[in-house]
Amino acid sequence: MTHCCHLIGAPVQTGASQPGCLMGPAAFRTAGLPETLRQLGWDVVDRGNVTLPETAAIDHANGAVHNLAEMVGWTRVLSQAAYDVMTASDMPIFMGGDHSMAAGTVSGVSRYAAEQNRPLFVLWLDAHPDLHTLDSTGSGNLHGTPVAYFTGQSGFDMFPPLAAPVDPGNICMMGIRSVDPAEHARIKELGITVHDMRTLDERGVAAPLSEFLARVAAANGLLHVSLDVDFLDPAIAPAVGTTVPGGATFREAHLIMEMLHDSGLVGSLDLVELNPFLDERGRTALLMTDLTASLFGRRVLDRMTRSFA
Ligand code: 6HN
Ligand code: MN
Ligand code: MN
Ligand code: MN
Repeated sequence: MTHCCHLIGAPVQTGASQPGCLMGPAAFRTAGLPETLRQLGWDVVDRGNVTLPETAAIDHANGAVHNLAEMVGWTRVLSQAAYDVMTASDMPIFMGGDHSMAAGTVSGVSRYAAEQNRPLFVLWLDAHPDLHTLDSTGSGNLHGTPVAYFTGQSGFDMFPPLAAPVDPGNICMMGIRSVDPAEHARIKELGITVHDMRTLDERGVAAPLSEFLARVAAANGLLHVSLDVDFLDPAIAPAVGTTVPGGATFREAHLIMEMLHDSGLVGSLDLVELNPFLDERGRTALLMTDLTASLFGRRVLDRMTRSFA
């Protein structure tokens, strides 16, 4: 049976520190994401881009916070779009867009999972935990806040109410290497599993990921993957506004995607923080597309066969 993948563009850039992520969905299409998945045997339906309705500014006591109304609006429309597409698609891809969009995608997917009576698990591949509340963010860049929203932390009253907050115990973060003090405290308090770069240096990616996937499988869970470009080392993925040295290598990232494919547990994927304005001849967009191909079943041996054909 052919499997079906829906693509949804989320041209969100109001959560980032600089413009450009608006062009992310177009860059994924230009990099050939739809054709790449079709070549792997998937039926691909591109639903186009979600649009933001009119918003009226919302003030916040934390004066650093900006573009709050935009994030609230995007969360509303993306949560509904994510919920809708989950009922139609085997594995939808949300093409961002900065990471503030995950407030919408993850909350919509978690509503769907709850209706299926399956616990939602989240694999967060990022240099950052994105765990600020509106009160604790120092930069006011709201792409630093989605995990606090979708786990149901306080202070998000102006946002859509969560149908099903994500259990922090079901979140696994990998690649983390830039954590603000308030986020550090919250990681401990909430009991989120964090495999920072030091852990990946020492243990590799396979053992920590296998442990997490075994937990997802044992719980009959549904797994959402949120892949931030800055998870990758800036030397191979320059097109992101928040580069942090010492990120995942090409093979570490591909191995994660290959293992995720083999697990059969992934139900949805965010591709976030691609800023094509900062790219070098499309290399980051192409790498993110290749990583997605590994998650959707491309194998090293297929690549060898093709290059020798
Ligand atoms: N991202 N912790 C920093 C801040 O501004 O709050 C960085 C956030 C990065 C956001 O990676 O999606
Ligand atoms: Mn992020
Ligand atoms: Mn990041
Ligand atoms: Mn910060």
